[in-house]
Amino acid sequence: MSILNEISENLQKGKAKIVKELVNKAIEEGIPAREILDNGLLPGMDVIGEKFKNNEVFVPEVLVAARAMSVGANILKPLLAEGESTSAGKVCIGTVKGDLHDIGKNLVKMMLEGKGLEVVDLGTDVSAETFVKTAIEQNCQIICCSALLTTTMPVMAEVVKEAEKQGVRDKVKIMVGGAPVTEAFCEQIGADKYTSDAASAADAAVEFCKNM
Ligand code: B1M
Repeated sequence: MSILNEISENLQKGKAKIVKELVNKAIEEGIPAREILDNGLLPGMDVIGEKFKNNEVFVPEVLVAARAMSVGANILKPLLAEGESTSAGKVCIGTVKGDLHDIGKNLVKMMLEGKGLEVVDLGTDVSAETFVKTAIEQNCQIICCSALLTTTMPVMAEVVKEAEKQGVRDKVKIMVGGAPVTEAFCEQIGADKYTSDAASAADAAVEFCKNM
């Protein structure tokens, strides 16, 4: 098995320590950072994302795989920043104001990073103003809002309105998700995209970035 396949396999098993060793070994062998990312780490995360979508693996497996992914990606980060690679796009993400649930949001973040997107994580309890201000100041193409409480979903509508108020609605896509959020709600508030799971959110974000 090639070292890149080994990285992918061990990432899927969540073996962060082995992934770290293999990524370092691949660098020593002269494999370019972008290749290690594209043909080692990302395919591993893609497999996990698909399995998660199909209920073949669950939150704990995704979390350990994602941890292995970030260990590997962190080693590559400085090398990728040297001009070997450019980010596929930039996203800011947070759980909306009044809402402290962050497990789903963190999964979405990990999947976005797994797809090579740069992510500004605003954490939880994030106001509409903060989402939009961050998107403007940090040149994010996409704002990702997560909500787990029916009482906090209306903040997503505030994000759309705030983007209009600040005159950036045509420059930034707004994606929404979280257990109580639906396609119909997304349409009702004028957001751009609802996805039911983290892997689909990452796929949709990549598509948006390609077309912006
Ligand atoms: Co809370 N809680 N909770 N809770 N909690 C729920 C959400 C609830 C449904 C439980 C219940 O009553 N059955 C209920 C909400 C009811 C409602 O609004 N209708 C509830 C409540 C009421 C509360 C409190 C008010 C309880 C209280 O204090 N009386 C309180 C609120 C605190 C606050 O936020 N202000 C509260 C607190 C907590 C804990 C702190 C204990 C803990 C959160 C810990 C944490 O997040 N760090 C917690 C938990 C764990 C849950 C449950 C059990 C699990 C949520 C979770 O993490 N699921 C939840 C019940 C349940 O959902 N079964 C519940 C796993 C996670 C991976 O799924 O976040 O849905 P999820 O993310 C998915 C998708 O939705 C999607 O991708 C993820 C993976 O595929 N997704 C996106 C998420 N964001 C997305 C964004 C996207 C796209 C997809 O695009 C941008």
